[in-house]
Amino acid sequence: MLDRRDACPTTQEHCFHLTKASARGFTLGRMLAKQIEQMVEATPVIDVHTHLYDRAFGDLLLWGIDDLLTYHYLVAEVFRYLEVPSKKFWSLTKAEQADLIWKTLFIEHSPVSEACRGVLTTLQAHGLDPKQRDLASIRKWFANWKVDDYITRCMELGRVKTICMTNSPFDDLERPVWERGFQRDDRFAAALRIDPLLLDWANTAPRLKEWRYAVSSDLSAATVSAVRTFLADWTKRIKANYLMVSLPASFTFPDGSVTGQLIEKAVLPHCQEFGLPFALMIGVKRALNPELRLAGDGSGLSDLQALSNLCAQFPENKFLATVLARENQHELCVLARKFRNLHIFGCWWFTNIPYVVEEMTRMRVELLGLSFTPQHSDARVLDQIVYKWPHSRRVVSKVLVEKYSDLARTGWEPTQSEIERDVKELLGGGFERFCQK
Ligand code: HDL
Ligand code: ZN
Repeated sequence: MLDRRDACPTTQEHCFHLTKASARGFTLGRMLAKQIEQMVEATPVIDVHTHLYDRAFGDLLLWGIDDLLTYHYLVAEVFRYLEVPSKKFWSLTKAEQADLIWKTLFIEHSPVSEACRGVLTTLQAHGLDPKQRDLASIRKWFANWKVDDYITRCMELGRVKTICMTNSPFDDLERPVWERGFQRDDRFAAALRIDPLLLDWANTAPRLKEWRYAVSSDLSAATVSAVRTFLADWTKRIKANYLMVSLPASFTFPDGSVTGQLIEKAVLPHCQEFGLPFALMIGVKRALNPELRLAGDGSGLSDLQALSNLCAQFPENKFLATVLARENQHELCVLARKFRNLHIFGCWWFTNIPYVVEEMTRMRVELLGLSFTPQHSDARVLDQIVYKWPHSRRVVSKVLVEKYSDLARTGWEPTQSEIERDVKELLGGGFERFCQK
């Protein structure tokens, strides 16, 4: 073994240089990390999928502490502690439900879940002091806000420049607002949501007929043409940026089903005609526990061969996709490597927890570089953009710092403008370009 004393005389010098270089390297590393964190923090984001609404939709836009506390993620969590029958919970008013959730999940137990933490992040961002644990004073603070001002405040705090809504002609409260027409708030983009058309044809065909679209129950050429007219009318009415459907884990394609035929004969030709992507969110198991109502949906492993077939068989169409099962995420990344007409986005629903967001973002950067959209909020309550975005930005930053540091170790030091370009790409730039007609 080489005796340390025999080491060549320059070792100390060499070590000195190494120490100096590593000190410089460390300083570089910290400077780089700071730059990236600030960039991710400061770059306004396009929130590509939410359940929020332009204020023209009135009470459809949920906001404020009681809506925050009765978010269906927290309803699912509070049921784990309740002994009362579910119908007792549902008989409570929204404020009573919020009181019960606050008491159970925040006071009687520490609010360590992601959905609970989110409420506290929001309160803190608004300058309220959650450790007062005083729901009554929090309610008083919210009561002073007007919705118009509050929208601006939440978008500023979350650094959100565009909110993409989920717009359904099949929603009896939403449809009349579009039919009446209203002055759009250009911060709110639209997406045409068509689940009932694709997943419940038997009950949807009669509604289309009622709305004077000449459809019959079979998928004749005339019916397909009438469905395309319906899609065209609503695409133009809402200025849809994309069409979207949430599909069960059991979704297969092609399979001769009504869903598959409507996708192939009506939806994809329509999307191609209008130059719009078709967004698929795959993996839900609706109403696993119906007693929980909206909170009762679960997650299932999907067969992504269906998505692969769609991308391969319709190369002229553009597909946006996100999947619900953590176990499907790696295959989704591989599919995105194979098909440039596929753009994957978001850590959807049960995967939107820091642990899985980090795993998914790391996997995506390592397999796709920057050609994906790491996150959407899926916010149902306006205030949620105030927490969902800081929580996600922190994780995206952490992964980017590591990846750029890996580059710096090869001698490739990214410039400030390159980092800025890349972060803008991830926070909506790439998505926007993918959606462009
Ligand atoms: O179908 C969807 O768009 C899902 O996001 C559901 O709305 C789900 O209930 C949800 O809110 N996930 O975050
Ligand atoms: Zn959603």
